[in-house]
Amino acid sequence: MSKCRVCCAELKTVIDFGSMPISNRFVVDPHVDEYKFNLSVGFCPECYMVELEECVPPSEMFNADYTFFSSTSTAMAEHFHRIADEIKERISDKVQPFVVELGCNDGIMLQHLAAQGIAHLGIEPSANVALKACERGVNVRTDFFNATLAREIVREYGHATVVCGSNVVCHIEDINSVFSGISEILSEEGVFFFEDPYLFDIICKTSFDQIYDEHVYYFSALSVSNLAKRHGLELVDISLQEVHGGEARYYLMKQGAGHPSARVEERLRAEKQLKLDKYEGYSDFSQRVKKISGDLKVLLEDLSAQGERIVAYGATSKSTTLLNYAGVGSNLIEYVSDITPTKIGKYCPGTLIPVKSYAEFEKNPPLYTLLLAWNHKNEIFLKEETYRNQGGRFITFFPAVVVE
Ligand code: DWN
Ligand code: ZN
Repeated sequence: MSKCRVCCAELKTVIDFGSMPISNRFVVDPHVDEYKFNLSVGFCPECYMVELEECVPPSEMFNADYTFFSSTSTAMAEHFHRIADEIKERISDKVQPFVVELGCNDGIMLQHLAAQGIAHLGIEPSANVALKACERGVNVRTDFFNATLAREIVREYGHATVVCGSNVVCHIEDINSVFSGISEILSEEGVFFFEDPYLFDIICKTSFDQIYDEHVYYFSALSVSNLAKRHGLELVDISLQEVHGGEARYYLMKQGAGHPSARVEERLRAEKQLKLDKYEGYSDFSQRVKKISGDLKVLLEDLSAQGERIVAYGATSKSTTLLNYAGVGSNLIEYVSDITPTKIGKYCPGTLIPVKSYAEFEKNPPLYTLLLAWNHKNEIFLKEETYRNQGGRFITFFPAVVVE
């Protein structure tokens, strides 16, 4: 029985995927055993947090060999540019503003603030991506964010006007330390905003591939508002984002410093309607996951039996859960095409499907392509217009398996 990391109540298991490898550790030598852990998710009936029951030590996931670079998507580059613009707007009337970004990755967002001489600090534990951010003129500290580091930052730089984090807060197991660090580092009227995959979308779309080692928490307005209260913070606004398959951006301030918007109330209502505050709301999730995984495997087996080549597109972290759970391996998928140099020439975790360059895909495209990077569908469909016009078909799988 696992305990909730926020409030210590007993978690109720929502889904158990069994043994899984580390999602972003692309394999160099397929003969060497991989690190494995048990991937399962539980719901806390006390504070409504949905979280991994077993976690992988952070240093196993985020280190100098980290393979994910945010700047591989142009849509994401535009998204981060918009975040930088929003921050500039927020700090425009502030004297000596200071912006902190948790998990700044390769500097995709902070580069825009650095270029204008705005005081900032990026916190990034993976040394190789942090180096890329430095090269872009970003002030980076290679470290994990927690309450101790927050105190050090305040001593060195003062309080922060804005603290933000995209796809990072849900990665940090000691979430209470993050939130107490935030309440230390924020100035009295400061704003902390962060975005992560939205539990509401995961449940509605059955997008179960969002569940993997790096994602310890699956946030909702319900769980974030409870977590915030414990640390003297308040959820004052929320906005839904289309990126990464459906995310929510949560805006927090010190308790009493802001007025919660109507959107907070509206999301809380919608989440309660979906019963995300009751175990009942998760009762058929596991069955729906089994159906999608089974349908996908049957389709790929049928196509393969007809002699069709199938290639996958985007060696995502997410796909580690999908491919391993569905039992889709190199017998069904010829290779995964990806544009990230650190992934090419390696093998996908667990399934050992080879990762090849995009040039390989362009040279000899298959009739069927499994769209593992489904969250970048609009961008990829635009890029692959010719492929689709010439008869190429993408296989997508949320909320159901479709050939399009
Ligand atoms: O939270 C996280 C999210 C934001 O990013 C991290 N835990 C890790 C990572 O997750 P992911 O690997 O599932 O992210 P993406 O953005 O879905 O990965 C896309 C992959 O597809 C990258 O390896 C790049 C590749 N790609 C490609 O080959 N051609 C992407 C695009 C847009 C393309 O055109
Ligand atoms: Zn709890």
